[in-house]
Amino acid sequence: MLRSNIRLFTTKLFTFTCKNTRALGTSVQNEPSNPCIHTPVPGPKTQELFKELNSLQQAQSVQLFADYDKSIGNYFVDADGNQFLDAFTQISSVPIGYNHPELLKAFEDPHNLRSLVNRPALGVFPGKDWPEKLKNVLLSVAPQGLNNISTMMCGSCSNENAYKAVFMWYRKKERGGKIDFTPEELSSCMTNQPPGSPNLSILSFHGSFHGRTFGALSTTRSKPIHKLDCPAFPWPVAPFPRYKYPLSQYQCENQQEDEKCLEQVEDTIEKYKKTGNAVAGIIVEPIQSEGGDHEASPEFFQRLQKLCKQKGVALIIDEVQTGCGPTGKMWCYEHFNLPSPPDVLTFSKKMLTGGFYFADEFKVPHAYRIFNTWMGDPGKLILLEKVLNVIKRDNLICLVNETGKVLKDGLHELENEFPNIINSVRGRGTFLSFNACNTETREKINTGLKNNGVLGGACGEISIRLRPSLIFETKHAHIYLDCLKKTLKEL
Ligand code: PSZ
Repeated sequence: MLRSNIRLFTTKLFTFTCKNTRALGTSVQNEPSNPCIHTPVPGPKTQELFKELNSLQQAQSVQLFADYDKSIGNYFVDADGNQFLDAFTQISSVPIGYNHPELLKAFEDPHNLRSLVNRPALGVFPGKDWPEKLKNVLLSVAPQGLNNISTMMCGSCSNENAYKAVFMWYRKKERGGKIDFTPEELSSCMTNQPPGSPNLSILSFHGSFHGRTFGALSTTRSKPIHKLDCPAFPWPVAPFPRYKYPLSQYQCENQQEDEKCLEQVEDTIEKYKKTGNAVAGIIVEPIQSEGGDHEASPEFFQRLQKLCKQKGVALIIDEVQTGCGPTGKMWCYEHFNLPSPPDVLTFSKKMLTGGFYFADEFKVPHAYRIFNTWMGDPGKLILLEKVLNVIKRDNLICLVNETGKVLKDGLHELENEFPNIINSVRGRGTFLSFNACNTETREKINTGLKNNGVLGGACGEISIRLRPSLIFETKHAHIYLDCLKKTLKEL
């Protein structure tokens, strides 16, 4: 199939276009043509390894042990030699498949190898090429208007540090732009008391997931098991829309749902202002992921941003899971036509390094306040540079849109064929999901998919999500759909 010549999106230095020169698809060399399962899943070797690991650490979350020498492209090979089509990709964090030749080549270059071996404390002794690397790699895909970048270690710590930047911005505003601290502030922060440790908050939404470190965990609201037994900040929560599907049939109800949620956000901001725990920032996922793949409309996000601006609250968009292309744009928020960028955008997963982009007002005036030893890893930027080049070279954002359409159409057909089992197909690009009729059936579908050779992911209470890498082609979509159909028939 040929591509039409559509300009998809522009970031600062990087323009992604659909060229009409080459057939879509990356066709990874030596990739298997089909899943191949030749033992019960999990197989005997996997069970042995599981026992061994469990004797050393809590390993109940482990699903399979991989053979990373044999895994290739869209196929994950396990320790028993079973070949799975991977539609989950390490919790959505493999951008261009396993063992991509461009990534394997990266460290053949002695300069790159030395960057990997000599891992710097980036905040104090960065390599002489670090500013150029930031410019050429991370800033080349920066959301328009967000020209500052902090690299971090993971998604949780990207959010954690974004919150700190927001609190520092908020307090600086309260001080009328002054950057000095009073003696009282300097002494009170040492006993965790205001005014040095102020009573400020970050508002997050029911069903959200923003990570597991302490600040981030206080904003995570997807499942009790993540939060139990850990002290949490007394921060506010508001409802996130829960839509009815198909969207075209429930426009009115879904608009009312937006209305109800936004009203509660506004009321909550007002309430917390009065009770002395003012909301300094709101964090939101463009599509709530762990919590069950809940979407909200562009209008919801436009009005949320407007509300933030009216109330003097920072808007943080968490693109840890949605960022780097899977929704059919580099950043999912680009689907929302916001009149201006968010204040802060956090990322990790497919970006390979954690970090956040931020507007000029969020620059912190003193050293060491947003800081840790490694603050990321230059080796990850070397890989990310290759990933971004491959995305551009192989028109992967276009591929995501094309494959996503095949997948979504196919899922709609299956929900029509099996209406008592699955429903509510939704999502953007290949970032798609559907609901099972209940949790037990959801588990059965996921297990069935695995036994039939497809790795898929669960989220929320009853949802199954697709999180393939960006090189998932239409031929892989058909394998996924055939396998899902077979699984649904077997139930
Ligand atoms: O169970 C878990 O800990 C999982 S399963 C998937 C994630 C975490 N996703 C991580 C994530 C995310 O999806 C969003 C939207 N924000 C923040 C995070 C945290 O990222 P990490 O795991 O890198 O700290």
